[in-house]
Amino acid sequence: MEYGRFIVLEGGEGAGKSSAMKMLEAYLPRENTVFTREPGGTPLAQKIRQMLLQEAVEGAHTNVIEEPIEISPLTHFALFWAARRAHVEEIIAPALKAGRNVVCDRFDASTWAYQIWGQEQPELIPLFRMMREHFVIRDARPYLYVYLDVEPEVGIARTKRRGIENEFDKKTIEFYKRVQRGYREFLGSYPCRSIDANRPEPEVSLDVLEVVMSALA
Ligand code: Z5A
Repeated sequence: MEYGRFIVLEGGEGAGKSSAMKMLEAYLPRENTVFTREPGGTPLAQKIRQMLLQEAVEGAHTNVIEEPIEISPLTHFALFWAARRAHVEEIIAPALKAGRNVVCDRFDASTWAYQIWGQEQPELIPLFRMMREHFVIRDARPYLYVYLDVEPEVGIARTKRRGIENEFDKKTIEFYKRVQRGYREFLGSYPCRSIDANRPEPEVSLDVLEVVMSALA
């Protein structure tokens, strides 16, 4: 059987990936497409997500206010890869092998952009390459990255209007400018379609739909 194709949506804060994912889910055939996201996608990866983002847990019945946990950049890096390995092993690789296409909201380019550039950890580059080539990507090589390129000021203004915060939403504009530089550098080396995400939501989502449909045709 022919392998499915693996499409990854990437972008900084408020780029519109979730909105584009909704449009893709509405228009792509569900029987041969898996929609997923990182960090998350499996029960283990979802637990790691909660630790990493320190988001409010939906449906939690507790009045205990927990102090945010300090997580070092190296621990962040390791936890994102641990969650990714579970995701690849349990969801992405089996789907591709069965001939289904996979569309994922964030993948390894996020680790490059946020941990190496955003958190300024260039010494992790050799470890990143090793994880990418030998540990994860050998089973789940992205066919195409679709990068929603938004100016940090524009993206942050959007998420502030939305009002929900996780640990990454509290970062500075300089952090997101580094993230943008990191994305542009990383995606220059891999198959990528870049979309101007500073435009109105329907235009951005429609462009993503068009690019993804032609990649899967
Ligand atoms: N992270 C990491 O550090 N390392 C890794 O390896 C991985 C992830 C995999 C995941 O957070 C965080 O984990 C992320 C990076 C880090 N942190 N940040 N930032 P998440 O999954 O909770 O969130 P996200 O992926 O970043 O989602 P986001 O900030 O919401 O971005 P988005 O999905 O691209 O945006 P959206 O939800 O579609 O839109 C945000 C709001 O803007 C919403 O109210 C929309 O209605 C509005 N919007 C969207 N597009 C437009 C346009 N074009 N015009 C006007 N308004 C718009």
